[in-house]
Amino acid sequence: MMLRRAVLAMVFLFAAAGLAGRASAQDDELTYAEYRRITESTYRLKHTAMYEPLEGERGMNVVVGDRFGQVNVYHLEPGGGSNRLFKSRTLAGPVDEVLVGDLDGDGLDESILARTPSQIYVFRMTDFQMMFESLTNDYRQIHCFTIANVDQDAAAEIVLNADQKINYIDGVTFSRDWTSVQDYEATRILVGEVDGDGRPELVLNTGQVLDSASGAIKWEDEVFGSRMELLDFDGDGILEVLTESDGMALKVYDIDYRAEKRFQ
Ligand SMILES: [Ca+2]
Ligand SMILES: [Ca+2]
Ligand SMILES: [Ca+2]
Ligand SMILES: [Ca+2]
Repeated sequence: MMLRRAVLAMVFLFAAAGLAGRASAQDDELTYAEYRRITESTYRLKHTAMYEPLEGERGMNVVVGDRFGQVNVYHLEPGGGSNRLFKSRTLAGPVDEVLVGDLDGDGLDESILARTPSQIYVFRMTDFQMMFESLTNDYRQIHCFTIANVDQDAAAEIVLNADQKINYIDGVTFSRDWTSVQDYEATRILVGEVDGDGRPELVLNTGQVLDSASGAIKWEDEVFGSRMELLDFDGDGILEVLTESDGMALKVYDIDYRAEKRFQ
């Protein structure tokens, strides 16, 4: 998910560079400055997420999960205007994180996900209908979640760390497909191919790197930071783990070498 945002930003950068080279940029595209202004917060805050308007309107839709238990969707216009498209009913507690993603696996984002301390919710982007709500007694404490395809079916799964277990919840049926045996309690979880074996790993900011199919721990020598990204910036086709915490320098790990990456 985070990677997709980073890639989107880069794609936009190249697109904007291409537009700038033409005599007149197309009016229906955001300029790079407009794009940056509207979307910058959504790269850094986990209570906000962003997606392009489905009908091709100019601007961006921004999802904001607030501490009063509501999920809000605003359409932000390039010139600075905004209007609220959606305000959810009051959910079970403050919203801890929102995500947008492609749960059905067709390559297009269609879902807005939110989590409160004990429940997860899925809203459909087209009409904001609530497609899924976990039951009040499913989880006592949700630690973190993400969206990734971690099994054989085409649909993505909601990868959820709750009550010290990692759960895979099918993105279409919303049935729970898998629960880890081991206990984990991370505040961030990402999924990506970080070691070159052809299968995605789960990367927890507490430092564990797990095989997504078996749940086996592949590496746990380091504690990662409070914020993480997966990005292949050395271009070898394998994602690096970038991690930071306030007051700490950036650390980059090559999980395939089981080592911190040195820039030399
Ligand atoms: Ca989709
Ligand atoms: Ca799947
Ligand atoms: Ca792998
Ligand atoms: Ca790499």
